Amino acid sequence: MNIAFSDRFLNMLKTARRVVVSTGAGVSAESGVPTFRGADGLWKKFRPEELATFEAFQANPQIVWEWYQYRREIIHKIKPNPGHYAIAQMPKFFEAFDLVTQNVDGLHRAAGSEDVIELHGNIMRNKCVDCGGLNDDREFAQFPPLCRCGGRLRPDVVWFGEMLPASALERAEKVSTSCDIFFSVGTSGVVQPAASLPYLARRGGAFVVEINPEPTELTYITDEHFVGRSGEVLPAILEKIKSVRSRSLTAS
Ligand code: BJW
Ligand code: ZN
Repeated sequence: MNIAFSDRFLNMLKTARRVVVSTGAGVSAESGVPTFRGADGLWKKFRPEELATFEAFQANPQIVWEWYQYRREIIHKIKPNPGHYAIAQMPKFFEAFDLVTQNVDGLHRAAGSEDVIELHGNIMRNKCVDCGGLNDDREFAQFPPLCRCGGRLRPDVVWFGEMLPASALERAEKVSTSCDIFFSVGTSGVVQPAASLPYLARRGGAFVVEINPEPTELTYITDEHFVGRSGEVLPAILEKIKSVRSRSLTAS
């Protein structure tokens, strides 16, 4: 992909010590995972309050489980795309690199990212609503499934109205506040508290970059908006990182 890189951006790439990449559903769109909002988004066909709240799960665990099993089937068949692979290569070029994701699909890890801050959990894991026990069973003796303790199992994801995993959120806020470049990739930036991370980064003095084919809530505070698909833009940025970082290493 032919992208025009501004001098300001190239200079940031060359000098940055701490980098944060924060991703949303758009980074997995080119792998075939549906996004939530927008024309073909999941929330066009399904009502979030009927599927992605604990109240919905209590009222109708069967329907909520069927929806998650349907999405697990999709995710089980697909693979990371060049955007995930480009991100997985980035840590070695910077003093500190942190990857934060709202995605529950596990594709960053599948692409080779070892340390992923998962803000909204992981769809492939189950959690007991009574004892909190975790497991990654995919076949169940009964459906909707029960834990060994007799409590109901649910997908280990964060629904509306629920707190995010405290340690993941704390870490995400800390690294965002202290980074030099913050990349917001493939998120509409409307779901809190993840949507606040780029604002924390900005307040901490970071250069904020957005990669998204569409403008979002965040666009007006960004220093650079790459209008395009992350599967094309991220590999191009990785190539730039390789060239400017190896040159600065040789020069020092
Ligand atoms: C591409 C592309 C390509 C396409 N390349 N890009 C008012 C103020 C503050 C907070 C609230 C408020 N009212 C309510 C709240 C709280 C609520 C919230 O934020 N609601 C807003 C919607 C208003 N938040 C919560 O409840 C959170 N918890 C919380 O706040 O706890 C504290 C608290 C508790 C109780 C009361 C008050 C406070 C929890 C949020 C949990 C979100 N859960 C979901 C479901 C996860 C499980 C599952 O997968 O089923 O998480 S919702 C869904 O949205 C999912 C996503 O992670 C999340 C974000 O979506 P994302 O990633 O941005 O996707 P899209 O589809 O929106 O955007 C995709 C983008 O990609 C688009 O921009 C495309 O253009 C782009 N794109 N192709 C690059 N190829
Ligand atoms: Zn249990």
